[in-house]
Amino acid sequence: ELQYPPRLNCVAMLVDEGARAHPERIAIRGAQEAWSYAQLQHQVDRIAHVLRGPMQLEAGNRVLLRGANCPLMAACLLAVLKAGLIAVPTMPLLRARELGAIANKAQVNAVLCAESLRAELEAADLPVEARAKTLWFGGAGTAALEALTATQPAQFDAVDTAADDVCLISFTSGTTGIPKGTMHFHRDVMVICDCFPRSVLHSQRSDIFIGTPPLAFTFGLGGLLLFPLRVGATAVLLEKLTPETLLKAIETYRATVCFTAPTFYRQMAALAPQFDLASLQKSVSAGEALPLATRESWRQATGLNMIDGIGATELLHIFISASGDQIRPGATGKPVPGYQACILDLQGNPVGAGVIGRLAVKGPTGCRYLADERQRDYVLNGWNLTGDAYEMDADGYFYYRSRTDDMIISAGYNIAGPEVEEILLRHPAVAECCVIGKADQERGQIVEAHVVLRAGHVESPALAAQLQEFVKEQIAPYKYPRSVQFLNSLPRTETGKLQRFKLRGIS
Ligand code: 3SK
Repeated sequence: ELQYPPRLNCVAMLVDEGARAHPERIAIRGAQEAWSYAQLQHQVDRIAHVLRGPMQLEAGNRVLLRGANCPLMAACLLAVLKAGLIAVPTMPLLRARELGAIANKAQVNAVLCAESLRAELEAADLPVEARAKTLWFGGAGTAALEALTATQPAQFDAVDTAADDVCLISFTSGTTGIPKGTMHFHRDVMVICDCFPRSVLHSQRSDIFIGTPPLAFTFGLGGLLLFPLRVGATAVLLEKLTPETLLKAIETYRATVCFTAPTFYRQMAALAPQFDLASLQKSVSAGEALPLATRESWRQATGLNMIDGIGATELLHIFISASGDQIRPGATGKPVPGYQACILDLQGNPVGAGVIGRLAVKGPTGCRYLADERQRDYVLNGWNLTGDAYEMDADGYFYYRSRTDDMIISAGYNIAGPEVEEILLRHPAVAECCVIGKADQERGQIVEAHVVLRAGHVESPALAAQLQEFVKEQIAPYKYPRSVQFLNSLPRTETGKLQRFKLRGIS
């Protein structure tokens, strides 16, 4: 049972307690710097003074944050929360139009933006107050934020917020439709630190966390910043990582825990033998379904059994997962202690083991959309409907089947695109693929595969036919892709999620 005091500022628990208990331990490493817990606290406190002093922000004001993963971006985010304000982090790759939509929807009062991401922010339509209260950080010279922080006191008392005051508005990455803002409390931040990392990851003070998801994605915010701080561990925050540079960074920083998406693991598996990865103990995959072939190639390359998980921006972090000898390949896992999950039919009734239906989750975090009617679709009788089609087995393990809106219905057959993808990924010519339903007069929909080939393979009708045969040989023949399209890359969101709706529009 998770118990928190009614008055709670999560940064006081995550940073101030760490600075008191182990001031000299390294809290955050970046490409150029390493900050101890005491140094992190000072950075956070100076920025908090700037926010409440020169920027004249008041408790409950909203601050849009924009920056790649680095220590200063983390300090800005923590300072906003410590100062009793609400953080609205945005993905680094967002364009002016998307930034404007978020800034206006969240009615932000101020902006902290990295110099490197200045152009799109300047082009965005911001609320007038936010435009006037925009500070830049991390430039080559002395950027405005650093100039202001230099003269501030190094000690700021955390604002006495309630445990259920909103501290974070996180926007969904939007695989479809208009972005939705999800609101989270100070208590929710502590909850996610005390659920998955304790029960599944078993994180410890000696851990060194590394990975790719942006801090603006709650997968990254938890895995690469909040979880390490909660246990007094070290967070390595690096930007612009590729599969190769992430492997190099694991070797250099002697990282013990890695957070990234399946596509990254798949590419890293091929390169892993060139690096010394002996320090790595745990690899967490989320953000997208983990194909068995990827789990297997990573295990062969590193000896590590990946910790798969499913989370949602609405629920803040991972709620189904498994580790160690609890892992059942092919299954995502079981509800993380504290959460409950079940499978519902279209009428909202629970279905038994072995039946595919809508995944429903209940727990200490849950969906609170900011001014959005879609709240009614997401929460049903206290259950969060994540939009995923899942199946539970008799032992209570949950198996991902597809997004509920991605189910392909062809000639009366229900076909889950990821199942076909799983097979195609086993073919030596296939680097990446995405399977969607394409409208078809005769069959309603047909299965269409969009395939990115590995280097050294060339697209041809013969190869397309070979891939079709390959699928037919391994799963029910009605699931084979009647159409195969070759692409140079797949459209993905910045968090690595496939944008299936884009593929639906291009063939
Ligand atoms: O997309 C996910 O699976 C996820 C995982 C962890 C935290 C947040 C999200 C959205």
